[in-house]
Amino acid sequence: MHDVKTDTICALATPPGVAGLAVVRVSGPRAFELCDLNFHGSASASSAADHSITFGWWGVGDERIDSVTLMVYRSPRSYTGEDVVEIGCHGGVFISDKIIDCLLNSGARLADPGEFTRRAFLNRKLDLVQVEAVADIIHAASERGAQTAARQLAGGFTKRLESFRTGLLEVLGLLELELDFSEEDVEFVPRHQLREQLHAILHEVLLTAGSAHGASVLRSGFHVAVVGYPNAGKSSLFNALLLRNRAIVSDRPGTTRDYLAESLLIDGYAVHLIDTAGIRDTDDTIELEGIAITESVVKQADMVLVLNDVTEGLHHSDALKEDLEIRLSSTPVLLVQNKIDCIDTGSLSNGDLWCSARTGEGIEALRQRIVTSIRAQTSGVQDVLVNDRQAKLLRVIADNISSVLHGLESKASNDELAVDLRLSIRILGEITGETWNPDVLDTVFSRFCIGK
Ligand SMILES: Nc1nc2c(ncn2[C@@H]2O[C@H](COP(=O)(O)OP(=O)(O)OP(=O)(O)O)[C@@H](O)[C@H]2O)c(=O)[nH]1
Ligand SMILES: [Mg+2]
Repeated sequence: MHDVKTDTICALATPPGVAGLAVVRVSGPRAFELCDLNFHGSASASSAADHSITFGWWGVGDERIDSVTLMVYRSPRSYTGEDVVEIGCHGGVFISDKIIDCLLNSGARLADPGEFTRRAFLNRKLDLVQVEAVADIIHAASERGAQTAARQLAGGFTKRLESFRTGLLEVLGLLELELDFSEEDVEFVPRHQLREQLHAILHEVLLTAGSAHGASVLRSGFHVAVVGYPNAGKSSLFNALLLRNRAIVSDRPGTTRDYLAESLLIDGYAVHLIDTAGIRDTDDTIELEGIAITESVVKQADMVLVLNDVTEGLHHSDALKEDLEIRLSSTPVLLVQNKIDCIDTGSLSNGDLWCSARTGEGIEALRQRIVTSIRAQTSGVQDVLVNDRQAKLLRVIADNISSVLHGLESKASNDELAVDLRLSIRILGEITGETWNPDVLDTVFSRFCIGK
């Protein structure tokens, strides 16, 4: 196990490869001393002012490796809370590798994935939901995802959790105060007031937990599955939305056997589009396999487009759509009339979604319809990207508050009520990382890369 307190760690903080700039980050008690060994400039890392940038060169003996800038952050005013130096050098793999080699030879060690942020957490520079926001910013698949994670990093979520905690502590305080006077059978606060206060917190906790789905859409993208009977034009639509010929299109029913997934950005949202095998009765085992996969893909989609071939009749796919709607109760299933270049558009009803995957007509409207659905599914997301870990804990808290509410109803003793409330407060601490265990930290940091 690495020693968290005494090691000085270093790593490339920027993506490896060809780039204008690269940044090597060094953190720990010997950060300045190790840089002093190889940096030559108007000031050394040890003598440079806090939060300053010094230009100079990095070298081994007389050999100059690169001209660099040193950014110096003195503990505790740094990302990790330790002494930190960020060495800006030219991009490309060789220079930064050489600088890191120098640091390793002088006694630093290569940072583990996420170790800089782990130190920031252990030194209380960030709480756990802020740490998770850092991972979300790095991985954000959409502009709004990144913006929301940035607000979370700035403390938006932390503040909200703090307000839950304050509210629960208030109720707990009142119940405990009454306990002190229990002999005298006093009720300081009318029960209805406690109930209202708890209901208000419960409502907010449930809203926050309920935004986890929308958050996952912003974090990792929106999955749209295109399904339908063979030859409906699913692969053609897939290509039309992607603006390139990715899937094979042919007039032979059963062309797509597996499924294909590609990502695109629509209005700043990451959309994962999935083309599936046509659904029909068949004895062909490969095709059957494809159809089984289609069913599992559809279950994981955030939106399903049932593509209907109008040349087979406008209602040809109605039964399929209805069947999917029943099976996927909470996922929007939309019927899209395709091949409208083959019919008189006068026969379409108002409100029908239609397109021609061949001519491109109606495709833009379909894109906008996808965006509408994304907006609807992410509207509950405000300043936090709630993840599964947090949502699970928030639901436990909600259950606890509900049982306190029941307890109030059934005139449970203040003692019993206080036990549930204290549990909720403790779980809030687990969300922010006030109480943590190494397993939780390991899971959280498993999403990090080296250098973060
Ligand atoms: N006229 C017309 N033909 C289309 C349109 N979209 C697709 N087609 C044709 O319909 C046939 C089937 O298209 P595909 O995109 O392969 O259909 P699919 O639904 O992926 O078919 P499977 O993968 O076999 O299930 C091809 O000959 C396409 O050129 C359209 O909008 N108008
Ligand atoms: Mg196909």
